[in-house]
Amino acid sequence: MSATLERVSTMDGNAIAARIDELAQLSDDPGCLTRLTLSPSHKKAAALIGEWMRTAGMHVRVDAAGNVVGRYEAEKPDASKVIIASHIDTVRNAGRFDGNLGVITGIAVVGELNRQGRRLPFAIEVVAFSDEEGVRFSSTLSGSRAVAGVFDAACLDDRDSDGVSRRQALLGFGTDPSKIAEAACNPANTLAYLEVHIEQGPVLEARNLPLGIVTAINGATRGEVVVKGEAGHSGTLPMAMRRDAMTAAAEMILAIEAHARTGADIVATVGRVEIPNGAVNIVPGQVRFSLDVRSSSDDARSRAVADIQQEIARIAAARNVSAQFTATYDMPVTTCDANVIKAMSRAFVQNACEPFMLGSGAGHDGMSFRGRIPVGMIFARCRSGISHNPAEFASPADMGAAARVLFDLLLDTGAFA
Ligand code: HGY
Ligand code: MN
Ligand code: MN
Repeated sequence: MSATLERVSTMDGNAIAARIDELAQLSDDPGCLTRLTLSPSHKKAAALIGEWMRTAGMHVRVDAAGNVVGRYEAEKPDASKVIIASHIDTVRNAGRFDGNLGVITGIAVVGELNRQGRRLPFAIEVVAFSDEEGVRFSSTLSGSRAVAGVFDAACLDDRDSDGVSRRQALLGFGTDPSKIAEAACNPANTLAYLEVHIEQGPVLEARNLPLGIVTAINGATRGEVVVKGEAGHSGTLPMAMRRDAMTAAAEMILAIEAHARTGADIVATVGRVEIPNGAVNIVPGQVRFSLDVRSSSDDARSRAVADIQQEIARIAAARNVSAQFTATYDMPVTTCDANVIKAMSRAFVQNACEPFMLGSGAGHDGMSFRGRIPVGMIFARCRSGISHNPAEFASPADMGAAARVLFDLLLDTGAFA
């Protein structure tokens, strides 16, 4: 049992669970948890997170990308730092653990250091990223990309479904998007990026393990397909004369599923379908649908995206419609740092946890730090692997274990050499 266990009881899972529940009340939808980036509920969540950070002994600021940054100073000034982060924006009708757990656990660990009056050889910055899910705007990871120093200013012109640009939303949130470059960390004095996250998959539960060590984060391609046929009267247009964009899209979507089923290491999803100006009595003239392709192999993913585009073109030609795929996001595999993984394994063993390693099918903010800062992730077991769903659940015991492992990782002097 870790020597620090009894001293870190304030990080017990019930305290973390209580904060998860409190944060989950902040939603833009009264019936479920929906906290899109830069929304009114995100603003309230940022304020609450800032309060918790201050109580944990951190100086708090909100950067130009809308991230809440809590800083816990090192034993000496001008020391390097370790980032502990995750996101507080959610998908629609979300689970309450995705993202939020990592921020709350980071605050809990710093709170325990502060309670013990302990300072480490490095500073700690706990960051609540503003936009990991990429639901409100088409591009994603904008918060962590700003901190990683790889922010793409073009995304400031992304517009949401109400036509509001990211730039306007940031100004409305009270930040100055023209200063986003100032949010970037300096890789020369940033020792590691650490994140605790629910697994969002079934592997740990199947092995009856509370925690896991992430080896890599799968690469992902996101985009949109626009299918154009010809709108017509549903009552008068003979079937043989139709150029129905919806039935063409339906055939394409089933072809995408069939293709992904053939690949051992490919998942492909169409999560959103829209018929602009659709109506019950109109043969759809245009359909837009999203595409999300993931793999642990970048080659397999780019081959799958190319094959899927060919299938879409074949079906479009056969149905005399047009189809255009536009990629809005393309992130390669992010391999976690071997030294951090080794130190994590030591912290797992110290806490009587098997140091089980697994890949992440889900994307995470750590992808933004790829190739710039060593990335390490700890997964917490997720009931039935359910996520992006209100039924998402992690137990207080598992969340407490994650906090203790993270705490011991920070105390491991060899972790961030
Ligand atoms: O899409 C993802 O994998 C993450 O949940 N944003
Ligand atoms: Mn997440
Ligand atoms: Mn998510």
